[in-house]
Amino acid sequence: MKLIYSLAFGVATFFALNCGSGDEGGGGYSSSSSSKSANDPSVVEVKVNGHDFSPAEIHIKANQTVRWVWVAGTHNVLSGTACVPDGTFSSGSTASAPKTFEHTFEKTGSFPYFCDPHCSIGMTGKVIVD
Ligand SMILES: [Cu+2]
Repeated sequence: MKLIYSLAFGVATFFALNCGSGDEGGGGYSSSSSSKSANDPSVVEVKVNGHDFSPAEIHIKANQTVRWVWVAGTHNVLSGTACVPDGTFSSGSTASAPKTFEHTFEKTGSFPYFCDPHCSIGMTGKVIVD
């Protein structure tokens, strides 16, 4: 009986060691695909959250597109400062998720914008085209 137990233990240890080295090899694969995405690099996303834009300020290059993606709440995106729209871009009347709005910035400059119903509580953002 003792011989059988020690044989079984030896076999189990052998497989356990093999599995261990296999896991280490597999671990190398997971780190390679984490940071890069398949998204179009010319489109930059801004999340339209409960009461803010995230990120609130972004830098892009001329001819890049900003895509606002509604996550939560009812909002819109209007260009302008001090809660006064300037008509450069507008997502129209307020809407809830799922909704997206895109605008391509062809000229360099600073383009502040806001959410009409939440501007007074600081739901503002800025696109800086370098
Ligand atoms: Cu809002």
